[in-house]
Amino acid sequence: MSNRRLGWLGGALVASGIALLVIGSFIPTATGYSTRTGWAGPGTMGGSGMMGGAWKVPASAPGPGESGFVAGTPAAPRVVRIAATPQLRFQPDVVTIQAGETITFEVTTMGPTVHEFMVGPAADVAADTAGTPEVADIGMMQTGSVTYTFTGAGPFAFACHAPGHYEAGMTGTITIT
Ligand SMILES: [Cu+2]
Repeated sequence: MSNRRLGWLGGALVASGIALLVIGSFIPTATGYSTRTGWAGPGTMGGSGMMGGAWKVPASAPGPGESGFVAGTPAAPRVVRIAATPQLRFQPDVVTIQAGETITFEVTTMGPTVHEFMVGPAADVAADTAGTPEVADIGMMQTGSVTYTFTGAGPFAFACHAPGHYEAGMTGTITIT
């Protein structure tokens, strides 16, 4: 066997070692993801949940009127979690805020359909006005977040402007207390 041949063999062995390392590193990553977010439990992708469209939405921080409510500020936004479903809906599709609050929306796409999340003045959200805060291209089981301060009386809204989704009714409203 020539030295050249030995060199090739060595390279192949190193490559397969790297491949194994890569495969190994994916397993704890995937586990860590589902533990951290709490989204990938059996109930989330379970038959009845998917067929019925009853997506399991993880708890948000308490809202106005709920026990433990703390108004969100720019320094410490309140977190609202929303599921974007393959039925082209947001769950929940009504979010109640206190006037002036800063909210971080964490939007997770359930299922294979990629979604966007835009939030702001209702007229801008309806018109898909450039510059309106949004997070785009949220793929399956990915979470995108956008933080928004609700200054003024509104009305405010949120929506998905992936092609055809807004027209199909993928919108939500902000209720101000
Ligand atoms: Cu969408």
